[in-house]
Amino acid sequence: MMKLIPCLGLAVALVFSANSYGALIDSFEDGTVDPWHVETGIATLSIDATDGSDGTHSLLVTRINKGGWFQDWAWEFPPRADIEFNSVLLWDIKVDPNDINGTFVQTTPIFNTEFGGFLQGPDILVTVDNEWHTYSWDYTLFKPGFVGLGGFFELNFAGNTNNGPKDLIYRVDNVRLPLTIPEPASLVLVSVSGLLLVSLKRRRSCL
Ligand SMILES: [Ca+2]
Repeated sequence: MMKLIPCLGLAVALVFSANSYGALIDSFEDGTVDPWHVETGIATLSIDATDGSDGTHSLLVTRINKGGWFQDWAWEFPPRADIEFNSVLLWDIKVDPNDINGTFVQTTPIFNTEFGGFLQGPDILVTVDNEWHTYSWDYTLFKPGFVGLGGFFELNFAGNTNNGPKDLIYRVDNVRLPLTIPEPASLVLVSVSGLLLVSLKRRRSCL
């Protein structure tokens, strides 16, 4: 009987290790812009089916004859209790030097709610070299999961290039928003892995 206690402890540890795992991810591999939409009408959104950092598809953001700081693309959904309060938002961007006529490009992440507030991340300089690069924001939300705020919760991104009439075309892929609850597929994977480990542990030390 005493030998079972370490095995139960291992199982509990595996369950807890799953609790800070998972993310809302969009890698655009379904070939649609959805759930993203144009935020300010300055840009148009489409899918590039030939160029992705994760898979083969990415979101193509196109601004023609528009310079300056604008919110380009956004993902709107009801407030969720499972969005990590303090974590890291990640996204990939690729800019071909031939696709801009300004001298710099910036990306800025924003959390926005209909009634509960607006939290803006830093303006991050984008590398313009026709390669994929990952950008990140270490954020702390003003209310965990935005639950109770009502209305919508929105993750949106602003792009920036020189003021005045400028063209800016860039690709986005692999947007990752951390969740506290594992995705079903991850949960199954962790559970199966956990059962296998527990089974092995029992074979080695519990029987
Ligand atoms: Ca992709």
